[in-house]
Amino acid sequence: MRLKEKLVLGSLVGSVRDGNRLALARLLSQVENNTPEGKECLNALFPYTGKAHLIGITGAPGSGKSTLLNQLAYTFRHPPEGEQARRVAIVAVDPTSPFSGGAILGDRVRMRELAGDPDVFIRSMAARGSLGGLASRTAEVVQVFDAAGFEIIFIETVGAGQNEVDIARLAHTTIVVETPGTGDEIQAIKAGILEIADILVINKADSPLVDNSEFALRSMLDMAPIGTDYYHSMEMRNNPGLNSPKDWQIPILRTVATERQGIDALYQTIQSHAEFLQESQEWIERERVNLQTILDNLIQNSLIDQWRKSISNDVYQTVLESLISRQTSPYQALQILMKGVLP
Ligand SMILES: Nc1nc2c(ncn2[C@@H]2O[C@H](COP(=O)(O)OP(=O)(O)O)[C@@H](O)[C@H]2O)c(=O)[nH]1
Ligand SMILES: [Mg+2]
Repeated sequence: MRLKEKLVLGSLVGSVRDGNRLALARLLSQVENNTPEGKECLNALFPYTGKAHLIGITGAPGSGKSTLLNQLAYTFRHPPEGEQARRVAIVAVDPTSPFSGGAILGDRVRMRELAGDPDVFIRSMAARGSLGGLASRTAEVVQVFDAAGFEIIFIETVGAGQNEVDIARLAHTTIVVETPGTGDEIQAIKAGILEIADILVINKADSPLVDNSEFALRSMLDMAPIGTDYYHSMEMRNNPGLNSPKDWQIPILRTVATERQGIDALYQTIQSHAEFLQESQEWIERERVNLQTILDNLIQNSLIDQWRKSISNDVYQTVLESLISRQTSPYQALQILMKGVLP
């Protein structure tokens, strides 16, 4: 890189660290678009990451995630007496949304209290490219906010599939939002979404069906082998001395986000979970698992790219045809392709 480019990058990184919102917005675009400049800045910023509390919030579209986040962010900005206000970033990941790059949450959501607060930053990301790519860019956007000194980073995702599970996995604390009477409870199990929950929220608790919903979720939690989910099971087996996440009883909270009901309790529960993670060493454990996942994904993508470049399309097509006509088995096809030459 030329000296002049280095200086420009250096000042962008410096401005982001100093809290310059314009520089932050610019860098976020670079990172989302996966530009070389964005990558360089991420490298420079990485040593400053690892301080924020990452909180995933996931649930069906319309369950009230954005409304909840709006209220929660407000509480983190205006906490009960004796507690420190924290800087808050919100990353809204919506694979169904056609718009991207905007800094708005949607007009429906009342943002008046937060708009104009220099210590709140909201970023929407839409799906672009591969699904796996969305997860890795979300991780990078979160790194930028972390290095920029945002202490609380919310990641909003539609709880639908593996991709969202991957994104939720970034977080220290994952909140799963359900609503009464939508049969979501059953969906939640199917999607494996309950397995990633640290806190369960039944929003729209102003519905008369809320008792049924809580009963269904509670029975499900009682049945589920909590603490054996994929985050931890391997680590637990390898390190039996570690505190088991079973010590954390997944709470079920009721909220009416539109009325600010239950928000203070949710805020307190998030704080308790952070304390639990710190005291049980689980915080460090989750960071280990998350960073290893990021690294392994990068290695995988890079190896596939490298391999694609090394193989000629003719060879690939020939092997594929031979597979389809059942002259070559999938495993034989793999062996040929790994060697790169036709037998
Ligand atoms: N009755 C009721 N409506 C709510 C509640 N929370 C959110 N809503 C409404 O539900 C709709 C979807 O909310 P939104 O936050 O955009 O959901 P998201 O798609 O999960 O982010 C909006 O019209 C909200 O005003 C609640 O607790 N009770
Ligand atoms: Mg939303």
